Amino acid sequence: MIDPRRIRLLNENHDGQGAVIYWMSRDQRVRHNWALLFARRKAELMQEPLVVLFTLAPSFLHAPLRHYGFMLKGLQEVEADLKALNIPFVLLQGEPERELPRFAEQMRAGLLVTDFSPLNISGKWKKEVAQQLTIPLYEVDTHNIVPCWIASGKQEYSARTIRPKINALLGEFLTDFPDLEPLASPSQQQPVDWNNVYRKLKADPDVPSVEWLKPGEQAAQACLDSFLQNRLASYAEQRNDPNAGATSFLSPYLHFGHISAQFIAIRASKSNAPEADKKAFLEELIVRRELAENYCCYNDRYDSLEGIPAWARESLKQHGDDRREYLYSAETFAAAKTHERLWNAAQRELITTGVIHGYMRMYWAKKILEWSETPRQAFETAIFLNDRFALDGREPNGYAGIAWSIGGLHDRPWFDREVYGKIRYMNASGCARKFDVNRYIARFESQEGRKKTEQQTLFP
Ligand code: FO1
Repeated sequence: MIDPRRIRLLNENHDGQGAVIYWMSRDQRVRHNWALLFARRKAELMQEPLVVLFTLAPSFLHAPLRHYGFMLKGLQEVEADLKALNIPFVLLQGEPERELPRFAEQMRAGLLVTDFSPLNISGKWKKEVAQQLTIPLYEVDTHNIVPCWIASGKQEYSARTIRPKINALLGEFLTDFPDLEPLASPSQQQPVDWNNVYRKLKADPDVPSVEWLKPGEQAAQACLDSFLQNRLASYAEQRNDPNAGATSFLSPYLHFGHISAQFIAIRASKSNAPEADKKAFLEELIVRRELAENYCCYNDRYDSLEGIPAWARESLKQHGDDRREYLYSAETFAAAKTHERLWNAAQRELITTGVIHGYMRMYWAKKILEWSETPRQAFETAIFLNDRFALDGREPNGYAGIAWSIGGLHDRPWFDREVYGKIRYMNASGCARKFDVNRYIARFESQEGRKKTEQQTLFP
């Protein structure tokens, strides 16, 4: 049924009599959700009611309207899908560490289940909730295929060191999901007053929602189908060509948990795309993603310069006084107003579409290092911009990607050079050897170029 290694108890309390609450946070979906399946099973065994709860924090790491819009529409779909299964859904607005214990008390809950996230904010919420409760708080890793704490008990050096540990366990964890049984009788739960939720929401409207990617489980499924049919078969050689539209576009859905990585891996493995393409995609989806989870789980400085390897910190410090040929503030970067058209185009891709191609995100971050006063300021600027504009911001992949680009995380030392020290160097002419940079610039520099891009991106 559910592998017990996916579950860990966050306090010492024993199951009590009373309702089972699934505190949904990271994995905002009904299908293929081990935390929900576990909570359903507990409710069955204990013959107790089951309720799914989402706590909407007043602000979440400065997320703007772009992210809240995407997330709340996805949650409306969760509410409807749960209703069809007679499972009540409750949304509470406020600080989770206050709202949750109060709700558990009110519900006379017998136990609490939540889903795993390696981020500090999530760990803080859970620690404070676990301490206040007299009932158990179970955490279930339903974001990863091999549970994060099973794949490795420490921070790994690189993909090379974590890959064998994950591959050795894939056979046991890359399994199909059991069905989620409905509850016997329709719930009396009042529907969420979504207008009121939107009214009380304080999210920066200056980063508007994106129109080209629809939120929610159904749209995520359609996006997966489209990827498997149209883009997986060219993935291996085209994944580093930002003009090819060869990426899965699944990262925003993975960030909000609208789709399960395990489900994607099962479907991709079964597809009839060439082995090389499947291998390249699964390496990104499983090994690279779980390496990022591992980094955030075992290094709580994942979002700062302190998180990068010592050799890189030392090397950047040695070059701290090197002359910077160009210097830009976070505002100038945010406005895509540097001297380099390719970098500006990458920033415009981020602003207008809410996603940035993986290869371009590396180049984009490295130039922020090169054109910032200090590496620390570069790190902060890259995270600020990624979290503000990228729909898959505030995600381990983003933090690890920026730490790789600016701080050599999961990479090795290269030849020493100005400003970068031993951090791997990238530049526009390197990009030009890989893809048609003028086409990329044209897509994002001009107004009409952007319109075409949005259309083309959805159905290439
Ligand atoms: N998760 C929540 O449980 N409550 C929130 O209010 C919330 C807001 C939010 C805004 C932007 C965003 O990118 C993610 C957000 N999340 C929220 C999801 C969050 O990623 C996960 O819940 C984990 O806590 C961290 O991975």
